Amino acid sequence: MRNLVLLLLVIAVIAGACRSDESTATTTASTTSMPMDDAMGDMNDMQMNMGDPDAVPAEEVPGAEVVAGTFALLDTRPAGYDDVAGTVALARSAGGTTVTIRLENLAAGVDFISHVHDGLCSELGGDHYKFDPAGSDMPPNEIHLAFTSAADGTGFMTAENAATVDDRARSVVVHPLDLLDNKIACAQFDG
Ligand SMILES: [Cu+2]
Repeated sequence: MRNLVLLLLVIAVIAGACRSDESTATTTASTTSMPMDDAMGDMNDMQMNMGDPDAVPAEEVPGAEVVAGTFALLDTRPAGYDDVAGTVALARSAGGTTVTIRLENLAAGVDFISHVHDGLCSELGGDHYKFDPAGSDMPPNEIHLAFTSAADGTGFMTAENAATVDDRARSVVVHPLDLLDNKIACAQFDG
């Protein structure tokens, strides 16, 4: 799944190139040496939000309607994830949607990705939730949370989206980034 990271970097570079085209020609040549911070800034500009650990967690979003879920293990999980536990909270507010996940008993130092899904956990979460059902597989049309487990086996991430999910957003599923089909656990929203 390094392809995903590569794709994001390519998108960021393209975004930088577009911006350069709109300004003076003298800046165009510098695109390939664009510092990483600028690339990340461009991704934020595009709302290609895969999570920000420093964002306000869903439970603390002012004036939000918050629903919560508890992760349950799925039979599709790879070996080594039998003790994974955790929670998810989803906040709907005037600012859009915030999703925060908290996990424990993960293998340390592993890359994971979670998505908001449109199915029940008994359906393995179904498909990814899309704001526009005919639209992109990537944020901001979907809500993705990318994170790496800490040394103590915990995983934590918050993702924000400017749009507000509707009732089709029913669950959150955690995947190992390198074994995307091996869904580890699913949490279903309570309302
Ligand atoms: Cu998923």
